[in-house]
Amino acid sequence: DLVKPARALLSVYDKAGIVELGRALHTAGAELLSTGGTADTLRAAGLPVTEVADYTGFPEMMDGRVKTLHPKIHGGLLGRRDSSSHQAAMQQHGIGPIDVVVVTLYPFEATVAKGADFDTCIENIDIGGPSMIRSAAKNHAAVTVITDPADYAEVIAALTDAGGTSLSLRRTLAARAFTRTGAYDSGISAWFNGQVSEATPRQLALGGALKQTLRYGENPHQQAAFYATGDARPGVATAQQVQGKELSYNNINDTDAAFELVAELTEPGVAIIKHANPCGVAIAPTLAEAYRRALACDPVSAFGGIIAVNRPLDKETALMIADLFAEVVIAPAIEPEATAALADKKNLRVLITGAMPDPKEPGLTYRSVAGGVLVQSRDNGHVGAEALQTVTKRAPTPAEVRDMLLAFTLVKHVKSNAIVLVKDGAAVGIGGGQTSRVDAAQQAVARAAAMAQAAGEPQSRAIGAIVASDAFFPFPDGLEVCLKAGVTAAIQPGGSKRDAEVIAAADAAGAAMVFTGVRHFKH
Ligand code: 93A
Repeated sequence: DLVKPARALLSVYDKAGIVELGRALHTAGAELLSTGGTADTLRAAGLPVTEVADYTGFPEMMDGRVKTLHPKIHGGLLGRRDSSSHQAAMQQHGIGPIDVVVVTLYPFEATVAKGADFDTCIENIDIGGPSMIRSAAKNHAAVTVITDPADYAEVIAALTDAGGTSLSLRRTLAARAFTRTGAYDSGISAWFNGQVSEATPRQLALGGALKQTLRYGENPHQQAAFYATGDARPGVATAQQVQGKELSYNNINDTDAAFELVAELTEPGVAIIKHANPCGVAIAPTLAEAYRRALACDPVSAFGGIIAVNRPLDKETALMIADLFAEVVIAPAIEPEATAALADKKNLRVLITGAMPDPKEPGLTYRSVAGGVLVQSRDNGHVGAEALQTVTKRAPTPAEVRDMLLAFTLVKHVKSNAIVLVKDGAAVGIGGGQTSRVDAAQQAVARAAAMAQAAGEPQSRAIGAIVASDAFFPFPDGLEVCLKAGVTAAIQPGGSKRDAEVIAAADAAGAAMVFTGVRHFKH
């Protein structure tokens, strides 16, 4: 199954290493065909090259849009070597076999990442390259296809040792080739759908470009990698890491959760995340104050946490962060004094996104299940003061409304069932990931009491707080847990068959309660 190459076509955008590969192919006895720029590079290195244009008898035309799209190229790649009718067709039309294709594609992904304009991105969609890659990969029984300079050494070794490639190497390379064209097209699809309309779950743009292979997955015995879908949304996938160790799988997941949360806060805000759930969130007139209050929510859980801020990271906040053992800090920008304040924390990963994502922007989220992928539009639901419907005798005060809106934003980012207590712009009790809403309420209330006690405060932080629930209270019991602890107002979607009983419980305690009509499950 060894194929010794008699003819090779090299057409690479990325010219790194191409001379070495071209020389190995030449030494192995292959005639070198090549497109304009690649041919120049090979010729400059002293290798004999035939231009594809001379080979096909057609010039490169239309600014290079049509270079290799010719039956003499694709017939030479696709013709079965074991089929007499294919061989006859090749002979009749003067098509010679091509045994090796080396292509690196136009840099579409990098062009989008650079923020290039629409026309430039379009011009960087490679058509001829993927076509050759796919033709060659389909006919890997006879053809060697190389799509990544990282694979050159393996092929050079095969040429040097055996004078050609084995079927098993050609198969491996063909699988990589389809992975490359698949990822390339996914990137185009993700970008293009973002240009024309709101993305819909029908436009499954999985795959993306490999950004990073990860040391391991959620646990050390799991393999993992991070793929960028080409979506330009500011966040962990597009951020620049300016300091610290390599990000882990869990870091990336938690950092995303943290940054998406603070993106929802209009005032200076901080979120501290552990295991993808917030353990502290606050808004305040300054970032430093927001950090202090976010940390106060649960300083025990915050140890080893991930911190997101929604304003440029300043020195005062950075100095406090440096005092905590944190894994990651993500910010839209960082002031030079803040960079200096964190510089000693060699392991702390610092990510800068350049901007905040728009929480109302449409988009897609994915999750795998056995044998399938679930796709949905991202939860960009937003509840403003105007949407609140008061259902109790007492209407909420403006201060309560402000905390209600913050709390309802937070429950969206806590695993269901989620109950969040907020007081004066800061979370004071978070209960999440519970199978019963009563348990979530008890957890939030217990946290508010325990953290107040640990901080030497005279009373539970639940007293005078407001409570948000990510879905309706199906019975009064969950709300009653909060009211008994001193909560004075509640925000929840409403819509339970027993709403009347839940409203009566609030009224009995003199509490104000509003319905949002919007649910924020997160599983
Ligand atoms: O514009 S294309 O889509 N049309 C083609 O026919 C074609 N053939 C090769 N782009 C095409 N290519 C690409 O040109 C290759 O994928 C490679 O990225 C690049 C190499 O061009 P040059 O050798 O002139 O630098």
